[in-house]
Amino acid sequence: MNDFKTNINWYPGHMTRAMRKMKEDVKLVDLVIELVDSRVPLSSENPDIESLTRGKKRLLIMNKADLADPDVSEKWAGYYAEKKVDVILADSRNSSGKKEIAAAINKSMAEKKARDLSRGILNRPLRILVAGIPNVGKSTLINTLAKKAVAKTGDKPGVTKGNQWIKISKGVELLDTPGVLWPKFEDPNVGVRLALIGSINDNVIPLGDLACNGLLFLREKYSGCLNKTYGISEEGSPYELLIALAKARNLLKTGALPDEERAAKLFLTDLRAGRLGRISLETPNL
Ligand SMILES: Nc1nc2c(ncn2[C@@H]2O[C@H](COP(=O)(O)OP(=O)(O)O)[C@@H](O)[C@H]2O)c(=O)[nH]1
Ligand SMILES: [Mg+2]
Repeated sequence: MNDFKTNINWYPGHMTRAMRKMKEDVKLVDLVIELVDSRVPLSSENPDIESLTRGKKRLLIMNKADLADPDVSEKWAGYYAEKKVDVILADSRNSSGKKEIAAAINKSMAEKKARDLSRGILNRPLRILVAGIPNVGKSTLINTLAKKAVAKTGDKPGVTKGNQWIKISKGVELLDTPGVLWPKFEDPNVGVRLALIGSINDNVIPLGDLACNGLLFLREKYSGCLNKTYGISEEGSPYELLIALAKARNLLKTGALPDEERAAKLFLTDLRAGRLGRISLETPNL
């Protein structure tokens, strides 16, 4: 995934403001839950959130585990275990991972109660900040934990605007935050991976190039998958694959020419929704 050379502006001004706000909010909380995307756990962990929340108790959630390759996710679990990072695999739309998350919250609650009691403080709620890059499922997780739709969700970045405290049970309050990226990706592949999972606004990305990167990756790592999904041959350049896909799905533009733009959008939508199977875009270097 090396030929994605564009100066895209994925760090709009509202993210600078959101980070500033988070810096204040973090002072109020007992626990930080950071969500990453199981398909790209390392690339989707925001280094700025890590430094902003240093010193706070942290819980990492590998969300959208239902979309990731289970064998690769197992490797990631091993990777984090070795680093002594608390991590839970979850599908925040369903209850998978919910029990472990509730247990971790209860543990924090008990620790906080003991701490507060020793200082003579009674009945102060446990406050949790839920953070992560756009579109990783923060709002969905909060709704699942709260057992009702209290936080707005949507399959695109930027749905959560203001910060809102949400009571999820007696004595536990969560703060949903807008997704934030960071100003510079040291490794351009990080940008490509985040664009592929839909955490960067599609409007600022050359979608044809992005789709070609994804097609190339799938052909290399998940051989046979494109053939199975679209009935196309996996031979040729990534651009040829895109054209083959357009033809296979009868996506044509003026002059009956294959429409690579629509083919790119279709492919990205399918990939993000898991219609090409359970795919991980990143493997740990063990
Ligand atoms: N497959 C799958 N989709 C999820 C999961 N969690 C959230 N989503 C979907 O991802 C999209 C973004 O979710 P949202 O909660 O708005 O993300 P946020 O931007 O981090 O608050 C929505 O379409 C959700 O339905 C999950 O664990 N698995
Ligand atoms: Mg949200």
